Amino acid sequence: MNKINAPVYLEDKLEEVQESGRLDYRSSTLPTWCPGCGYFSIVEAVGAAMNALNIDQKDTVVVSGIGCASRFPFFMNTYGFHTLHGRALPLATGIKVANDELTVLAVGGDGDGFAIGGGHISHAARRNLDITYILFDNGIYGLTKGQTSPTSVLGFKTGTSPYENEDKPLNPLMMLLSYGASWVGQAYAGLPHQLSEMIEQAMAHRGFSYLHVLSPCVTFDKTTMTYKNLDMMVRDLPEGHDSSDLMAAMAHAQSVETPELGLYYAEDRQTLADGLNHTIERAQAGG
Ligand SMILES: Cc1ncc(C[n+]2csc(CCOP(=O)(O)OP(=O)(O)O)c2C)c(N)n1
Ligand code: SF4
Ligand SMILES: [Mg+2]
Repeated sequence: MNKINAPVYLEDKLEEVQESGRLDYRSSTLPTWCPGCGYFSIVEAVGAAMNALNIDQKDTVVVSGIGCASRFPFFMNTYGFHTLHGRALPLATGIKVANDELTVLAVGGDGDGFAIGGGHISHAARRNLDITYILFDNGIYGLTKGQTSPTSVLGFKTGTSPYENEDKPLNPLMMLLSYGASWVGQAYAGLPHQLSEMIEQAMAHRGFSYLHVLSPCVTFDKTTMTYKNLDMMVRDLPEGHDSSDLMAAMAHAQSVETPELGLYYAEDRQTLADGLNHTIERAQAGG
């Protein structure tokens, strides 16, 4: 039978989703995002990834700052912390240092992570804090109705930024690679299967895993990071890309016009907790 043309019945789909177990990771609060927002894919993909990894909700904390993206913990059936604007990573650091057994997932938008919170990423990355940070990049401040953000492209016009954006955008992947993040990847909300597979890999990594997710703000960006444009722009990293090669990862991170999806870089090295434990052992030994 030609599967592409086979009808898809809602009841069958619903049954499949209900039986998959991934809904166990979702709270009873339905997302308040605008219909069509890329964030719906991300919450679905996080549930699917956590289900695939068999992560226990009671040992998981989802931490966020402020913004549409940062409403995320409300929609997860885990412990959650909706903190101050830009402060997800300091909170995540405290939680993980207090209890290294916990799975900690930090989430937030481009404004939260790279504007007000921009000073924190470098330290979480270089110290190799063992958490996953998913950055929802829509190139705009969605919650506050469409101001430009540090990842807005040159010339971007919005309702609250009616003159063209004159500021050069940041290159988050280059930043994270040079800060020393031990796992760096990129995904797109419009490709949900790959997104969930990347989240699974990021959460399975021991150390600071940074996943950059391109995600359209359908309400306040009608011209730039739309599904139509991103569908045409994104492509996979070449098959032969060596994710242990930092220089190769940095070279691919330059492809901002045609963002490349997949795992840029991964390395296995001492985490923040390993270093703290080492210091404790030395202090206890009196050396
Ligand atoms: C200290 C402080 N400054 C400013 C704000 C206003 N504010 C709330 S969310 C936000 C930006 C959100 O943008 P982003 O992080 O990209 O998230 P999005 O809404 O796009 O998901 C700003 C400036 C605030 N809540 N607190
Ligand atoms: S304003 Fe934009 S980012 Fe916020 S929920 Fe709506 S579409 Fe999503
Ligand atoms: Mg944003």
